Amino acid sequence: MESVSMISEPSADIAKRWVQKSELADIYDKVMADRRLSREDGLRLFQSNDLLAIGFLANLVRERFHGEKTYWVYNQHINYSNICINGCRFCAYSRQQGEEGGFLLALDQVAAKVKERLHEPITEIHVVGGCHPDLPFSYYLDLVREIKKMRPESVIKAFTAVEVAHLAHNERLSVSEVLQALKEAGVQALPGGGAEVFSNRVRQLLCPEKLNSEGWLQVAKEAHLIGMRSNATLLYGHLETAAERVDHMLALREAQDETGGFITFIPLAFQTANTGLSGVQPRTGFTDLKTIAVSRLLLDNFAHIKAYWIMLGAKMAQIALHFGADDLDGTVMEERIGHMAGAQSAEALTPDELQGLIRAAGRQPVERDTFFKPVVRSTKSPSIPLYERGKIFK
Ligand code: V47
Ligand code: SF4
Repeated sequence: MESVSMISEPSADIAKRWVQKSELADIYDKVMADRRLSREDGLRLFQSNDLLAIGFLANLVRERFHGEKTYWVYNQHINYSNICINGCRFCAYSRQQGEEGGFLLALDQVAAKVKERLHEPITEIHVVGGCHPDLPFSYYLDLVREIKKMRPESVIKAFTAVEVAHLAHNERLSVSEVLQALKEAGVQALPGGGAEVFSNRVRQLLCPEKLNSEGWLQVAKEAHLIGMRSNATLLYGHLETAAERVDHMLALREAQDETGGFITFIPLAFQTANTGLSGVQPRTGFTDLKTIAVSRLLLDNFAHIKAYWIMLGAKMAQIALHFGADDLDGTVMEERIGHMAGAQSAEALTPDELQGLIRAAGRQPVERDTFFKPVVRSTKSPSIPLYERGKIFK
């Protein structure tokens, strides 16, 4: 009986035969030949409900890049302000100036947040805020210098392309002058936020005031030109179509062909609560896994795909490690953007918890820095404190 003999067959062989007989057989052939997938292929992958076949294909590419290695980073997030002129409809985090709930951290408050964790071996400080109407450039530069002084060994990954363009506009400087000054102050990489979906249709509906897609890509490319690297995101699970997701990925692929400066791609799962989109159909697990898998397949020139556990939840992020993702992001410590929009995940995971998730998925955890260089800890490194346990599977 065929079913009996199949049981003893290695599961990868069974999956391979399954995909070869499926509607995605020609895409399998392309993946095996390491050929670039087309827009049409991306659309067909999103249309297909053969999730395991899609995951199998994405996993082939993921393992070709990284084998079992799965990355995590010991990082700290600092949100310096939520005051923002843009008023994006999907954002529960921002406030207008003067509105209740708005905040702006003074530099000594930022310093206190860094100081609180100086005993921890943090390798990356991730800093983002809103587009504040009148915060002077000196605030941003002093903030970066202060963090650098306190944590000279950590990488500062700060300010999205949207914040950079906003600063340039407010200060009547060019984008490249702003980037150069930030770099001199100590910024080594830009986070990937603000890309949302490049579709003009969606941007008109959700964030018409925000830097447009050409502007976002231009800032990223200019950063790459002066030797700064950056990340790229896609906010999905709201009003966008599958075709708009595919086009977003292809625009990033084209930009990466030009500069090679993107470090990682991060599909950001939309959280609906307290936003102007509370009524939209909540995302499904299928959408999460397909979006990660399709991005792994289309973005053949991106080394890394991040399953950002804050937005996905730890369990879905763990499963994504077999659907194309090779990175979970990090410890984070304090997160506002997703949690103000109802994210159900914890706000921090310990290194033990992150590594436990990775091992339980049958993968090999590797601590990395911002640029995915493995972190080698000497025995003299400060010990990693144990946090309150039991917060992972909330
Ligand atoms: O730009 C806003 C998104 C981004 C919501 O580069 C929302 O390593 C979900 O970009 N639901 C900021 N997402 C976060 C970000 C990020 C996070 C972690 C790592 C990195 C990196 C970058 O969050 C914003 C926006 O696209 N966002 N509102 C929401 N309701
Ligand atoms: Fe402002 Fe960013 Fe929120 Fe848009 S997503 S309102 S730019 S903080």
